[in-house]
Amino acid sequence: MTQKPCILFGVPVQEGAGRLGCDMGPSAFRTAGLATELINLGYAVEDRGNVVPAPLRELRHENGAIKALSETVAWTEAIAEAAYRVSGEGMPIFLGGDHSLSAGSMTGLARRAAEEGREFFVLWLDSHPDFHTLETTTSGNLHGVPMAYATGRDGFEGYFPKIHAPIRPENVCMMGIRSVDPAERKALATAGVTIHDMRAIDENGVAPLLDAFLKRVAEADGILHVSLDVDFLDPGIAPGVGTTVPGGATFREAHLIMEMLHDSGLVRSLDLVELNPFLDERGRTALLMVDLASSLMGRRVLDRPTQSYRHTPKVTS
Ligand code: HAR
Ligand code: MN
Ligand code: MN
Ligand code: MN
Repeated sequence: MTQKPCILFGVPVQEGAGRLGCDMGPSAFRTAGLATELINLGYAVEDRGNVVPAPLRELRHENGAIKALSETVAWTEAIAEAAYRVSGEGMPIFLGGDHSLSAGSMTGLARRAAEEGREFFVLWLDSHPDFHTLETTTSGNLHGVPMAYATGRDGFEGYFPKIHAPIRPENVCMMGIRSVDPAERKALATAGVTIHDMRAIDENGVAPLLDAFLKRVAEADGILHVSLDVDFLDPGIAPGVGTTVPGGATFREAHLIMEMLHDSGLVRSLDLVELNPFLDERGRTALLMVDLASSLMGRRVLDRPTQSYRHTPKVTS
């Protein structure tokens, strides 16, 4: 079997978050043994080291709340370039770093998908939609904007890199949402993004919700990017994040999502973001994120996929 390698990129960006510490995320993922887990699953692993931000340009925005605009833009340029270049070579895994990294990973990967004529989908696992524009953010923390940017909402031109292929909002499915700011709520009401908030997960369970989305991806012969924010998880099991929100996904909800994603065969790339090792407890959040990544990459208890919600996508690779 010729299996494509897993390609790890460390992205020690922390300027997008409101507190320091995410710069240690890539080291913690490495220490928690991500590469070894993947090797044990039978993958070749290439750790390409850490992405280096592009040179800083001085940028000013009339929204005075915005923090670290130049730095975030410099990171986005470099990450988008790395994502664009790597896609097709293997399964890129971006080790954050705060969630602003997804501004780069998603746009670089979507650009490549568009060039290849493939429909690009995103599963966004987060307590937050990160759907602010530069105009609407009130905290000024730019980890709150990547989905607005990547879907081509107005107001990023002249600051962030030009987007080659905006992601269609209809191709985005968010799960775990439970902290939405007023301006995000307003924009999401008409954006066309599918949002399964925690209430929807409580009422339905994760399986049918995810299943419906995966069917859409498979029917479009699409490729799927997964963006996993630590704060998707309940803070009781994942304390190592700067923006804990109560009432998050449980251990089994999160693993079931990963197991179904693996069985779908649709996932081509992954972000692991917002891990703040300074806030973690003896590495448990880093270890849990590695555990979830292993499930996504095919670890299972028994030698069979889950019987229900099983997909037979049209695989062309
Ligand atoms: N919406 C809030 C803000 O803009 C919180 C954003 C927090 N984002 C992350 N990633 N932690 O999801 O400040
Ligand atoms: Mn996020
Ligand atoms: Mn979040
Ligand atoms: Mn597992």
